[in-house]
Amino acid sequence: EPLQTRLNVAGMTCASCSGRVEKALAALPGVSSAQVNLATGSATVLHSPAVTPQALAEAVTAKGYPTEVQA
Ligand code: 9UX
Repeated sequence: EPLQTRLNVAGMTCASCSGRVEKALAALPGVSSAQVNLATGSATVLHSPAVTPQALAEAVTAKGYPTEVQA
């Protein structure tokens, strides 16, 4: 059963940015769906329990968009 994680993503200023973040998330093993909202600076991810929310945040941060798991 997939888990849903919401992320706060900083630094996205255009649609290419949000596309980049979406692609980075979708490329991670165990991620089944990634939707990024440019306007709110957030992402909603469906993923396997084998993937931790923190690992998702770190993967996006590594792409240059400082990201935290939403409280
Ligand atoms: Mo356009 Mo988004 O250069 O970084 S891709 S602002």
